[in-house]
Amino acid sequence: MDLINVDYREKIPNNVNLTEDRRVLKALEGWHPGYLDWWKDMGPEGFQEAMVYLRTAVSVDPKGWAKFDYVKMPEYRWGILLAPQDENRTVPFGKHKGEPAWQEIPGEYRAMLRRLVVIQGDTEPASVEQQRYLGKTAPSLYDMRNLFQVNVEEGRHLWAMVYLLHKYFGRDGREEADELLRRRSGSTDSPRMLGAFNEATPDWLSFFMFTFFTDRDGKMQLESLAQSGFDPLSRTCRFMLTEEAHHMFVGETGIGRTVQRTCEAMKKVGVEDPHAIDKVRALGVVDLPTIQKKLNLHYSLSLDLFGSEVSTNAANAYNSGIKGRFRETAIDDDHRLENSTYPVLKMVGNEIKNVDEPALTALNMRLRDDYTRDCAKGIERFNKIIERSGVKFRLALPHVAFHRQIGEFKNVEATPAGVLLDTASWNRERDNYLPSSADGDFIASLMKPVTEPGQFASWISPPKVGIDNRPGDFEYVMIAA
Ligand code: BYC
Ligand code: FE
Ligand code: FE
Repeated sequence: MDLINVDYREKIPNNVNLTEDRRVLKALEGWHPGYLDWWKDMGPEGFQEAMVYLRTAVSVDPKGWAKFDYVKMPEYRWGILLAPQDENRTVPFGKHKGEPAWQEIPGEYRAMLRRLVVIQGDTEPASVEQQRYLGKTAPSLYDMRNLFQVNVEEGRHLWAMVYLLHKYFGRDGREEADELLRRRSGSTDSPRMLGAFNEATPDWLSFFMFTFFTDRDGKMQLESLAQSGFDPLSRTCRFMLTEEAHHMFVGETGIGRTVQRTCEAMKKVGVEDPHAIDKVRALGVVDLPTIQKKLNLHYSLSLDLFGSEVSTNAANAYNSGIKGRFRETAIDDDHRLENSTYPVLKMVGNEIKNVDEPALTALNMRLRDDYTRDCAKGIERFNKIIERSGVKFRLALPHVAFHRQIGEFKNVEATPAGVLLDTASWNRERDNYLPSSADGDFIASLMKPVTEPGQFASWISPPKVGIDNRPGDFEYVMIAA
């Protein structure tokens, strides 16, 4: 079989020649029923029987890898897809730079690699769990389909990490794969591993913010693992990134369409002041200051996913050739970083200051800076939408010290502008910076499901084009009676 196209005659579609890898095939077949049970229990609630117009990967060739068709989600063909192997690939950074990329795990890096694969794997099912009730309040069939597409692909990302665990980590890999199905987002006894993946995703604006900000952390982390000297991890992540692009499209267009609807509604009746919250809300749209608060929340939660600004874990992972920088191979330097520094924002006494740190320990900070730049471009596209409508308002990313639970700023309170506050002032101001329970109630009141093909809820504009170029009234989900 060729390793570009995916074999769909197999029970587990794949391009890694599983039929000839009996041990791993048996292990995955043993894991499969538990995965399906997990999907039925924790996947999209109420829509397991619906026919959903989904794309399935049929090849890993970036040109035309997908086919679209109606499927019931539990029958989705989750598979194992790796980008093609480059025989000449070498370790691109760290102390092994220039050595042939590893096809097996070097013994001394086994524990480190396992930890990274498990953390990555844990986030994928977590996001499905967080989003499981959203189908019931979808603003349109188009949006519902996009949600389910994201969900099945996050399920496939779990498969991707589980394949690595079974193939390369022996017995403890099997145990970790089982644990990935056991932990639950938000559980007190066995929560998911990273903070943001235990938060609720209560409404569709949160979902769009999550796919904009948190899936974008996924993109950055996958980009840095795609640089890995451990070639199977690199190849897996490279294919995952092609799927990730759609998740960020869902987030960006979702927020953009929400912003657009708000501005159009304001202009139509002549509400000029974006801060006239009651007047704006009476139009059945989300006021821009509340959108800013949602953005403050999701950006700050996602910044925590980068770990501490100064981290020896990050230095070790880089030095060992396990986890690189964003676009490592395009950077013009020695790719070892033993003698360079990087500026890190830190608390120095009572002030937030830039301090030069050894570049190796500052790698989390560097990746986070790359992430912030990527986010900022999206925010500017939202501002263009607002500007074109004639409404006077700008969205902005809050300061990195704002509302943090991990790293340098976890013990301080700062405003979105980065001004430090005492606890009493923070408590007084909090609801101006982050969504209040009243804001949540208002948003919840807008979340009325719309299931008529081509129709959209009051608070969101229709998309410019359909998925797979389908017409506006296309029935993206056939909901079972
Ligand atoms: N929550 O040295 P430090 C995605 C722990 S999203 C809880 O700074 P490091 C997706 C840390 O584990 C991408 N604990 O950490 C998106 C460590 O604990 P131990 C997921 C945290 O290792 C949407 C201690 O604090 N992939 O794919 O430099 C939908 C010291 O920390 C947190 C990855 O994250 C936290 N936020 O950096 C679906 C890639 N942060 O070991 C999917 C793999 C830190 O001392 N992970 N801690 O007990 C990594 O690369 C790194 O482990 C991290 C942390 C960037 C997460
Ligand atoms: Fe993912
Ligand atoms: Fe994603």
